[in-house]
Amino acid sequence: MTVMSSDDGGDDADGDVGTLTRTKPKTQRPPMYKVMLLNDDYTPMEFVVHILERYFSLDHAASFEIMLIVHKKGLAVVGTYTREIAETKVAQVMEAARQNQHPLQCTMEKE
Ligand code: TYC
Repeated sequence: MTVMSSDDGGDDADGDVGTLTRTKPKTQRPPMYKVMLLNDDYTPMEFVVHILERYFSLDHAASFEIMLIVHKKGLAVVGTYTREIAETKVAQVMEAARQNQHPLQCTMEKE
């Protein structure tokens, strides 16, 4: 080994047993979590729309569309966040549902 210097990762004259040199720097991305709303038979549609507008920064039209997807399909992903943000969104939705005595459920799942 001639081109590598002592601590560049090569197994060379200095006797070290290095790891391969990383040519492409590893970009660090945190794990992401999908936040989902689940359908039920009792939560009013308007309440779900309000939740989507308030906690998921969606405009009224987008909120109404996603609410209808949940209503028809049973669930929908309403956003994707890092773990802490996703946990906060789930807690906010569950607390708002509890305060208003609606059975609305919000869950998260690692992508
Ligand atoms: N299915 C409810 C109804 O008919 C509406 C609803 C939509 C409930 C989405 C929950 O996540 C939900 N009133």
